[in-house]
Amino acid sequence: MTNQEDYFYDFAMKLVLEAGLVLKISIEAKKTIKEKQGDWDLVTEYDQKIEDTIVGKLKQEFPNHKFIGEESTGANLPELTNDPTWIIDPIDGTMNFIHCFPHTCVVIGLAINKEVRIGIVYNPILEQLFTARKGRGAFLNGRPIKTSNIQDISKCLVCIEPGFLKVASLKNKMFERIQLITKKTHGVRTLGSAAITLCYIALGAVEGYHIEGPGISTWDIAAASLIISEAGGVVVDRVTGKTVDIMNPRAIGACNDKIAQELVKIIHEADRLAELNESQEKF
Ligand code: LIP
Repeated sequence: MTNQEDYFYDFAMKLVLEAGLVLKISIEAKKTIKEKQGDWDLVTEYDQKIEDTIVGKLKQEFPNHKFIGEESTGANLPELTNDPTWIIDPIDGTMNFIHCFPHTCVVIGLAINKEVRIGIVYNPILEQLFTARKGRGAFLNGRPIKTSNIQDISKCLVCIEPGFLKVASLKNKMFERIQLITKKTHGVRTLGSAAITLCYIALGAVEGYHIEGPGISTWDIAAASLIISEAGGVVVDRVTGKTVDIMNPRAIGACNDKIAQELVKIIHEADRLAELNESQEKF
């Protein structure tokens, strides 16, 4: 990491901590809640306010940099170029934020030459600050963290996102995926924040995670995928099993590649079952 990147990191850290304070103060406030794609995909005025503040300050400091943010970029994802690109989720876990469920966070990542170099995920409610810089390890509140070294899928705790059962095109597949993952692992959990869940893999608290669905995008996984890889884990594409494309996250996060590939297989099998059931229903 260059001195310049150290400066980027320090600047981003200041913004994350300031935004975290806003999130912490506002979690119990009355909020205006709007649905984006359905009642499983919500947004509040705080999402927009926090993103505007973060992007405004970054633009002022780094006028030549690019930006990808959940609220300003929306569905029209720009191409990721070699330019320094800040990737921001002002509130990841908005549903949790609305319900005062304490897994919600501010996320900032920075990609340079299409590679994530800086990742910061801050949950100010539980005072958990996850950080990573390329090649320098991953940290929780300044303490180094490592993924769990479990190699046996049946001993894994795996997180999933049942909210996507509400999406008609994914319903059957999600149902089979949840069922099969539950059968083949120690257990299943759901936290409702992609960034925090990926950081929990980095921490060694869970071994795997699968997320895919409408609205899930670069900002949900970019920063945390660096935190996982710096902690010894991986984030792979659930179709190819190769390193995930942060611009097209249909992701499996895992404590190591063996577990990631097991999860790839389970999801393939679940999807095959879902397709079989669908074709039988037609007759
Ligand atoms: C959320 C994800 C969460 C998923 C939600 C949503 P947001 O991001 O992190 O894991 O279940 O559908 O997309 O919208 O709170 O930033």
